[in-house]
Amino acid sequence: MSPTTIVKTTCPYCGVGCGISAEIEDAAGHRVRIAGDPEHPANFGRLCSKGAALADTVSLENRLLYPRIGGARADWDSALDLVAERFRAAIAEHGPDSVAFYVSGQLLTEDYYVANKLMKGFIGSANIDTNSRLCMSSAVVGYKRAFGADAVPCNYEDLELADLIVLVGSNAAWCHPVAFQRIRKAKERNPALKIVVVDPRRTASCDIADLHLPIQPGMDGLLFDGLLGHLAATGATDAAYITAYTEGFEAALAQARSAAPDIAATAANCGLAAADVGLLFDWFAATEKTVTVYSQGINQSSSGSDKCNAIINCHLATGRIGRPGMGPFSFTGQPNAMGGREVGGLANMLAAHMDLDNPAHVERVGRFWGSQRVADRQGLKALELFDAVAAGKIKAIWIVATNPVASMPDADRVRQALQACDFVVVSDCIADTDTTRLAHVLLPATGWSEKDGSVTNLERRISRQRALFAPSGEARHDWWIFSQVAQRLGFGEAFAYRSSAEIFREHAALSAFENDAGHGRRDFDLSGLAELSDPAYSDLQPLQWPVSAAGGTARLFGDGRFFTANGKAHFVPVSPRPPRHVPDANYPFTLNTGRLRDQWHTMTRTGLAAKLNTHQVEPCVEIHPDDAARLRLPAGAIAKLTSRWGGMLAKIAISAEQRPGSLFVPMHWTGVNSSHGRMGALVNPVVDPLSGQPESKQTPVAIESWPAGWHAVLLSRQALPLSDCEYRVEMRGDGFYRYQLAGGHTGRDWRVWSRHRLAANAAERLDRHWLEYSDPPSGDFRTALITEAGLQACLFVGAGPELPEPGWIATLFGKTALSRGERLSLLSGAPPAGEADIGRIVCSCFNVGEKTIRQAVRDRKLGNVAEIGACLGAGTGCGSCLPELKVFLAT
Ligand SMILES: Nc1nc2c(c(=O)[nH]1)N[C@H]1C(S)=C(S)[C@@H](COP(=O)(O)OP(=O)(O)OC[C@H]3O[C@@H](n4cnc5c(=O)[nH]c(N)nc54)[C@H](O)[C@@H]3O)O[C@H]1N2
Ligand SMILES: Nc1nc2c(c(=O)[nH]1)N[C@H]1C(S)=C(S)[C@@H](COP(=O)(O)OP(=O)(O)OC[C@H]3O[C@@H](n4cnc5c(=O)[nH]c(N)nc54)[C@H](O)[C@@H]3O)O[C@H]1N2
Ligand code: SF4
Ligand SMILES: [Mo]
Repeated sequence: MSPTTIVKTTCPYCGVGCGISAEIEDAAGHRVRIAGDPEHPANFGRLCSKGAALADTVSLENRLLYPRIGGARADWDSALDLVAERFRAAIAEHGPDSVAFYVSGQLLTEDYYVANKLMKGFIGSANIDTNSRLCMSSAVVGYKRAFGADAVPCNYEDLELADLIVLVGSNAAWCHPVAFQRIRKAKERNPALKIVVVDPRRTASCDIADLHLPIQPGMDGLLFDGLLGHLAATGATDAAYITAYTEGFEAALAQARSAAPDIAATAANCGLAAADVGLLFDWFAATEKTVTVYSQGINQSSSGSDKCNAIINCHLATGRIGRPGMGPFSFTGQPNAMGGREVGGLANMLAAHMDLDNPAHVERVGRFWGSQRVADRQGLKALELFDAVAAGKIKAIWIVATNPVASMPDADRVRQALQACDFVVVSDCIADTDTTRLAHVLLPATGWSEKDGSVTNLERRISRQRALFAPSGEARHDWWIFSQVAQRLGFGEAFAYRSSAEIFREHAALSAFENDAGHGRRDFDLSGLAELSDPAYSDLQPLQWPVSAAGGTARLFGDGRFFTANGKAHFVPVSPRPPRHVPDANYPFTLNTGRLRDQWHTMTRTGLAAKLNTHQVEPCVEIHPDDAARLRLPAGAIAKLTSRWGGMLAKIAISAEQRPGSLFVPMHWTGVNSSHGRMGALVNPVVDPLSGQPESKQTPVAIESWPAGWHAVLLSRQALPLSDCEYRVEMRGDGFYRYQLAGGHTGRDWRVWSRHRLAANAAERLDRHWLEYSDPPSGDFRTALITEAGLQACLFVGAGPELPEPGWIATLFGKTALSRGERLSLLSGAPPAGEADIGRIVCSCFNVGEKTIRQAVRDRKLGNVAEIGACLGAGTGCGSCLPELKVFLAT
């Protein structure tokens, strides 16, 4: 036996950027044991459910292993030649702006740097945009307008040192779980720490909140204008700071006062209780150590940039920036959203925090890259870019590490645009996605566990992602793929990279290039890393930029000096605007979209981990009980949601945590794993005029019940097409696939249907393999296919949505033979006496189900989450199920 190898790497999911210690058990078999890295300063050993399940996602299932041209396997040379040829031809005939890249905050910095250099530096167009447009482009505008640089001043320690944390439009409990656990622990240590959540929904983050403001969707700009006025009125502003380090205060204050004159008006316009607003304002005024955390509830808005500045204004007015325990803290989402900003991956940036519309910057980057062709004007932002594709102006597009057919607003239109495009290239590590389905050329990229490079987390901390395994099949690193195409386009010398270390050094050197008082200082500076040797790069320890020879930097702007022309921070006057489209008689609800605890975006990776798929098995639309009662929408039935742009189907989940008039759907389901769950189709393609970020949180929609004649749940060892079921959702289980099904028409002969659909061959169709229960008057039909190899499939059909939760049945797929008792019980859905049914999994770290927890709470009289933890382990891992455990204690 060879000694086990432990590799330190970084989680590929959220912007928290947790360090991982990966113990490789079998490199060829992709077997690895994942644990949090106790030394990594982002997480000190903690991981959330998604990070902890990474070992289950590195199999070859669904991997794209070879290049494909027109769906057929091709070799790399043919694929790369074709890509280069088609891009060259489009550029020659229609100019550089006729081609585009659409890339991703999930690329490593090295991949991203090369993509940006190729498009902006050598093709000579700025038509490279990224999914970060949908994510934090408004936060960038906010910081740049206020500080003259896209620089996050705070760090995680500030969350622990604060006495007040205001979470605005952030569900950190689910979306940045390890940072949230740090806040939870800080509150346990410092009971004086107050937490306020501003969110139309009562989310899991409210679990530790002292105050929740269920704001009317889209009204946060007004709330923070009201706060600015209140700070001034109560003498809480810091006049000395304002005079010494800022400009524009009077104008911002005047604007804020006219928009939100007092607490009563602010509360009324935000749909909040005046007493609650007063409490927030008083706490904010009185608490020096205040951090305001904001995320997509702020950014994804047609006035997102202004909302960011309304928040920053309040921190500037109180001088609460750059010191321990305080600051305006934008929580970025993707693992390398920050790295993408560093390399200039957005269509309106150049590289290393330099600007396309600054001729000195363009000239400087041109000299550094050795190119005369550097783009000198902004390119198309994501929505404009797909509009240009639809209009036939983009002749060739290359999509890398993002799935726009699912995640863009007005997603049906994005699909049509790509269908009509002359040439679509997609690089992904997964074979079948909504977007790969439309590719002329598919390029297999290495994924997490095979890639080697760096990422920057949401507190500016650069960490290494290291390879655990060799690349699978013929997958290649994204930087290599871009470089190969660059070489074929004739730019060989500038793209002769042999390793990610070389690219990182060049990136660091560019950040340091003419970055001094003489040329003008830039915030993004990695001068201390520009000469990193290969071994030093290999061993690079996490550190925060700017990085000088002396090391990294924990906080920015503590000295009151900013990157604007005169060095002062700028207040921005904010006139609050409601969402562009507001509900009306035809579309009376506001559709809110966002994330679930255990899934990552379009599920291409988290969907492979069975234990992450049990928390929620299908797309649900959450609706307030009053709205559901008024519209007679029963829980568990299927609803049809429609907007002016498209529609979807989702199961109705009635929840008092919703704000009346608001609906919430998760963003995770796609056309690959569901028939009608791809929510992007509904979302309005409205953007912020400054950042181009779409308003993905507020789309007017209508909801009605979808008349289902039958509902079914089906578990099968084999994946099944089932295209004759109008409503269909597929999830991966442990040894089986789970299908939630429904259809309009009754009268199907389920016996005949099941024998044809569930059996793999004629032998399996024989009567002796089938258990069956049929009750025609009620519409109930149940069947199970059991062969010599054990349970193969089982189907439960009913007229209504009430069907057994197949928690116990799922465990039977792990057995090769069933006992008589199990066979007798199977179609009842409940285990034989004496066998446990754990129910829906609540704690994915320790696989503890709802039924187990409820029973233990009842039988052992458990009174708090600590007792549940001590008894069952639940909640003692990543902690993200703690809010749910509290619900079981209360009900
Ligand atoms: N589990 C999980 N974690 C993730 C991801 C994932 O896919 N899954 N993705 C990562 C990425 S890329 C990102 S960008 C982050 C996103 O992290 P978050 O921004 O925290 O997540 P979201 O669920 O998109 O939205 C946050 C909240 O905004 C609220 N909201 C909606 N409208 C308004 C409004 O008008 N005002 C206010 N104040 N709030 C509003 C929503 O109700 C929601 O609870 O998560 C990251 N982490
Ligand atoms: N309505 C609505 N829409 C939204 C949002 C919302 O809250 N509401 N959120 C928006 C936000 S914040 C974001 S960040 C986006 C996310 O949306 P997307 O970026 O579209 O979603 P992902 O599923 O993360 O897509 C990443 C793709 O890259 C592949 N991939 C993973 N690693 C690699 C790699 O190393 N190389 C390559 N080449 N491919 C790789 C994955 O298999 C997957 O197909 O969605 C946005 N859309
Ligand atoms: S909080 Fe979870 S998803 Fe985010 S980096 Fe850490 S382990 Fe990964
Ligand atoms: Mo994001």
